[in-house]
Amino acid sequence: MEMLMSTSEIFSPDHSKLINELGNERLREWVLRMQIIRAFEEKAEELFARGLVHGTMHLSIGQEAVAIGASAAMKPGDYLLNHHRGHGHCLAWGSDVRLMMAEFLGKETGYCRGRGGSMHIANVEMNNLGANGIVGGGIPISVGVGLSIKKRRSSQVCLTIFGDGAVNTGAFHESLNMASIWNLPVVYLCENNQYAMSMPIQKACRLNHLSQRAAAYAIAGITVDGNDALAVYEAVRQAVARARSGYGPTLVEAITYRWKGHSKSDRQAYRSRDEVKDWQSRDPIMRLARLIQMSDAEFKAIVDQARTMIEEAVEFAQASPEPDPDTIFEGLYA
Ligand SMILES: Cc1ncc(C[n+]2csc(CCOP(=O)(O)OP(=O)(O)O)c2C)c(N)n1
Repeated sequence: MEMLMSTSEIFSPDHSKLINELGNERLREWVLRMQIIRAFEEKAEELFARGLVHGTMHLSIGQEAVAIGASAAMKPGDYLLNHHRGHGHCLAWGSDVRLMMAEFLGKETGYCRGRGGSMHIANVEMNNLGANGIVGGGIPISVGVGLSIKKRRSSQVCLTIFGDGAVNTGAFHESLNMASIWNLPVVYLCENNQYAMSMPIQKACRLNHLSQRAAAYAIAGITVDGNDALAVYEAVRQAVARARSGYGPTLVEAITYRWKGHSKSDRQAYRSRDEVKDWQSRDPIMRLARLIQMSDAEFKAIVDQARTMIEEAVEFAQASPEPDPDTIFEGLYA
């Protein structure tokens, strides 16, 4: 069993070895999936601006490597819990873009029959147990999922994804403590995109790396560059191996950045344009495309393919019926 340690270092894998192991074809698929996530969210932003979406939405443009790297390390049958910025996680998990778009637009054909919308998409058939609008809300649920896996003596693993803001909630600490004492098969993945709304992480926490919190619960912790899909994959893969072998939970921190505002109405007075530009120059999609030496022509073909898929998804969603108001109490538990 490879050991993951709490450290002030940022873990970096052997890229050539991983590229060899995973193969160009599979990594080309990753680039396509990441581009689908990007195109989905660019379209989501446009549809929102056109007034076709109610409520709010949170975009994860710039964070695609976390979603793809983590999902690739999981197996069918594993569980996913994610948070309000979760379109990318659902798509990386293998969700159908048409049903995702229909849910985003609140249509009956969507994953939650239009009741979930942008922030609460679940796909229970694929063990995607859903996003959560409560900051840190998925974290205690993953303890229940982990306990259920353990009681059933199953070899499944639960991946739970949350932001840096969630790491300062009480539920985070209680949950990690319980997962630690019960040795539960849960991978805690903190997607550190630097801000909780307008609060920079440096002002909210004194630690160099959020994964250092793992030490307080005697579990493994590791920090990776979250714009490097291969690094996220390798860290989560090791954490999953540990969980499946009965060694309990791991806290993985993936350092990344959201290019867009927190949600629909964010004037972003808390950060500079240069900062955003600097992170944009570290685009996680281009980074993987370059690592596998994808040509410009092939990359452009992937961008076009992703955009076409999204256009078709929008057509499907727009042609779908609105939920019937008479069914409003269906699926309601209170
Ligand atoms: C318990 C709770 N407190 C506050 C909020 C309001 N709120 C919504 S998102 C957010 C910031 C979350 O930041 P983070 O966890 O870092 O995730 P990110 O939005 O950066 O992806 C806050 C404070 C909430 N939804 N739930």
